[in-house]
Amino acid sequence: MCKVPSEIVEKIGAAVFEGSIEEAGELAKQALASGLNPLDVIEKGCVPAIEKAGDWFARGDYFLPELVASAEAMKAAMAVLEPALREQKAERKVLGRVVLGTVQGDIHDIGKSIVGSMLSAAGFEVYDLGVDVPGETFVAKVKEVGADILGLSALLTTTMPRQREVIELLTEKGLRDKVKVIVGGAPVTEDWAHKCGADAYGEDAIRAVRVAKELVQ
Ligand code: B1M
Repeated sequence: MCKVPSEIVEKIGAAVFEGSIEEAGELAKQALASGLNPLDVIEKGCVPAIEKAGDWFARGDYFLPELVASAEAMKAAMAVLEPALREQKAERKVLGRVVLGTVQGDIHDIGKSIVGSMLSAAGFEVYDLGVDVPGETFVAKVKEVGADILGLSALLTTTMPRQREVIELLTEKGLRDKVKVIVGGAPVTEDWAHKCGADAYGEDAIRAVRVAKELVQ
């Protein structure tokens, strides 16, 4: 990567970390205008910055308003970068239908939305139900659209059990053998994916797309 674009990526990181909302959006526009790949900007600029804000929050050096400001700045950058990400359609034919959301009690949506955009770019039809989604809503949408895959995101250790509950609800409604389930989110592991009865674990957005493709093959 040449000097100027990497400077922009660094500046976006700083803007996200410092919670400079307008600047983050503006820099994201500049990054795209200078021909940078949106996924690189997200992964090398925005994600390390929001993770650093999370670390500072965990050790008490950032308070909640500062973490919220960082998240808002990240969302401002993502509002510019995500449409560009979705436009990078690698394949034209629809690979499958995915119902996606963050489980009930959890309002973290940044990672889940990246996963949705990447799945969309890869050729999946994505129904993103948003955050704090009750199990019944997931199940109803799976039924309504005849989903091939259900993606459940959880960012809190306290909301991970909701993933298992949604899978149990699918079984209760007789839909478990009709849809594959992928779980993901920062505290989620391969081991948890097995324990909660999911079909697959997506460590990050790229791997989520890879496993989604494998599951529909
Ligand atoms: Co929150 N938060 N937060 N937070 N937050 C964490 C998760 C935390 C680890 C921070 C910390 O203490 N270090 C901690 C959880 C601790 C725990 O559970 N053990 C925490 C806490 C405690 C909280 C609150 C309880 C704080 C409070 O109120 N006292 C509160 C909870 C609110 C709630 O949900 N009910 C809260 C609130 C918030 C904000 C609103 C301020 C904001 C969210 C804003 C938003 O999303 N709109 C926020 C943020 C930003 C974070 C951190 C800093 C960053 C999350 C993020 O966006 N990461 C986070 C710390 C961290 O993760 N390091 C933290 C970037 C994103 C690209 O990564 O989401 O991991 P991620 O997604 C990745 C992969 O995980 C994967 O792919 C994505 C892309 O690579 N992936 C999937 C995600 N979903 C997937 C689904 C898949 C497959 C892959 O298949 C379906």
